[in-house]
Amino acid sequence: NAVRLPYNNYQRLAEFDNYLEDVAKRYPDKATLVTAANSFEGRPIKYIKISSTNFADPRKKVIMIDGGIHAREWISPPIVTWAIHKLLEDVTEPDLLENFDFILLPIVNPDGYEYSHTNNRWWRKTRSTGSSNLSSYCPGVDGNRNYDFAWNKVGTSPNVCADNYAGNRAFSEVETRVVRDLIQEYLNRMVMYLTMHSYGSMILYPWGHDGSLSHNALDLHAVGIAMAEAINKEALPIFPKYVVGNSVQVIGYAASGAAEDYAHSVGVPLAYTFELPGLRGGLEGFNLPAQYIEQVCRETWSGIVAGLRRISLQ
Ligand code: 0X9
Ligand code: ZN
Repeated sequence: NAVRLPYNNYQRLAEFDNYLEDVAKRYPDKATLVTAANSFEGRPIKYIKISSTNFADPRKKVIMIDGGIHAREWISPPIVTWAIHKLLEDVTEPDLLENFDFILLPIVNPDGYEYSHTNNRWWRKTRSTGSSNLSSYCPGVDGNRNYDFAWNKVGTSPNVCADNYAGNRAFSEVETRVVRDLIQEYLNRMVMYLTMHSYGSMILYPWGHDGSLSHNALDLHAVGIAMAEAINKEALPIFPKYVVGNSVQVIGYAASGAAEDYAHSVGVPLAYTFELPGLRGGLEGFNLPAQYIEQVCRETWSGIVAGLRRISLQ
């Protein structure tokens, strides 16, 4: 009687937490559940470490995937739990754990995620207060503007009420500090960092603050294309085709202080933002009909596997 996380409906935080607790208990040899910190409102921020060698083999490369930093992007967290499911419960690629160790953090921003279920479906930010006198009636910081790379330079707002408010300093948010600390802890072995967002069917890579290409752009593009091709092959005809490229060039705006830029700037060679599919425009794009959750999980996992296979060859 294992806890199963349904993929035919969006789930509340408690369901995700239950699943993580249960799956980690069922696979104690490979999985470790960690509460990294409590969110601003006191909810545990949980991640699962998966390794067949207890993270002790220095030859293994570390892959980190996070989701749910933007509260309303509900398709993001199930992508990360699906990866957990495929690495532990329904293993169709047993070789992955021979080459890689995984850090999987489904919901970076649990306060915002819950708020988007209980109060405001379109909530994006964290729920912190205290960054200025005004923040008590306009809580929250855009987590994806809060990282310490070109912090608050472009695509951000000084207005605490704005959806792209960067916070009063880099890493003002405990939620982004959790991601920072995980990247730093495994930096010497971390070859890929993926952060799951929606929507737009895009695979974005640095630099997203100015549209320039990094020293590793050729690799970033090649692995990005491998992931997108695998997804496009498996996607439904009604889904938009994935586009791969530099963040600014593909999404059409520059924004600094974002996670994939930060990860790349500190040395993660392959750092990407996934914009998962939406089927309608405007805010309705965040409401991918629940009947497609499992399909998007399956195709995205195929993309991730294709990317990992390419890395294994290198
Ligand atoms: O603006 C964002 O934070 C991301 N798009 S979203 O619609 N999910 O909010 C895109 C981030 C792209 N990366 C960088 N600008 N570095
Ligand atoms: Zn987002």
